[in-house]
Amino acid sequence: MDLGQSRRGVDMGPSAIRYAGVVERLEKLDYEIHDKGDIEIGRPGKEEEVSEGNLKYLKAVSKASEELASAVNKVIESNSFPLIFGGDHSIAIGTLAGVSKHYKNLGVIWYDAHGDLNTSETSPSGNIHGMPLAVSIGVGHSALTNIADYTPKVKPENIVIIGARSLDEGEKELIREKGIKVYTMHEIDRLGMTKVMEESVAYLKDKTDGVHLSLDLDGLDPGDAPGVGTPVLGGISYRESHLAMEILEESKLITSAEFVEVNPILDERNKTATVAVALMGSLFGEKLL
Ligand code: EXY
Ligand code: MN
Ligand code: MN
Repeated sequence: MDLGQSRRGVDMGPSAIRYAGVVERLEKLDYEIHDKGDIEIGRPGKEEEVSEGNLKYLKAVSKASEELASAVNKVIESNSFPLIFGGDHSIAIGTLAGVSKHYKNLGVIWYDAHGDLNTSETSPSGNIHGMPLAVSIGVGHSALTNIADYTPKVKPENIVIIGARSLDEGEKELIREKGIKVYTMHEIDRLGMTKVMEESVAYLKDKTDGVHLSLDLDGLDPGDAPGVGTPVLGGISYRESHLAMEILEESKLITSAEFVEVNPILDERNKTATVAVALMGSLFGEKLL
């Protein structure tokens, strides 16, 4: 999927992640992997680009979200762990629609430079990849909030955003209004990643019955993850990200995950996909010794 933003190429993210050896890496950790392949997203014509009120490719994103929701739902029904690759971050709309009906109180860790909390009214771009978290708390166009016929998917108090450093004014307002917990880069610098992750785990542990990790590679510093469409300087380092994944693995909290925004066209020798796969290694229990 690359229709949630304006730079082509991010639809090839899943191929890049496979090429970087994700299946082999996880099989080494004794997981049985079933690669379900890609969900094919057609390419709508130029005339469909702006469908309704500042929402680019609304119909196409909505349709893709329904398909992904149903695919993710099937994975969970077969008692497997859903691990989803993007694609731009608009895919989280479908992922969360498929995941959250299996939980009374789903938690979400949103690892991202951005809040992804815009609506058609607050978005500076009209790009739906800047909106999936708002959509998931039920704020936004009904063609997005009602995927799989229910809304909201997540309660604001069950969300932790980590790595934020580029928030639009409307997003800041929504964060305050809904009381969403955010660790910006300031808190990561100040407290250190260990404390940030320990606090996040403690915050979610008792009030949730499952936690979804939505990891946008632009949460990392562009020096470590250059292959993303909306890079923001001053991000989380590669080592801090491993630490974060290791703490999540130890917590045994994570019940589904997605890795998004890998754009091989903007990348350097598949570095960003390789980083994504390495982080999945830590998330699923790889140890250095
Ligand atoms: N906040 C900006 C917008 O809504 O257009 C940029 C959003 C980028 C969203 C990405 C991938 O996390
Ligand atoms: Mn994002
Ligand atoms: Mn982002």
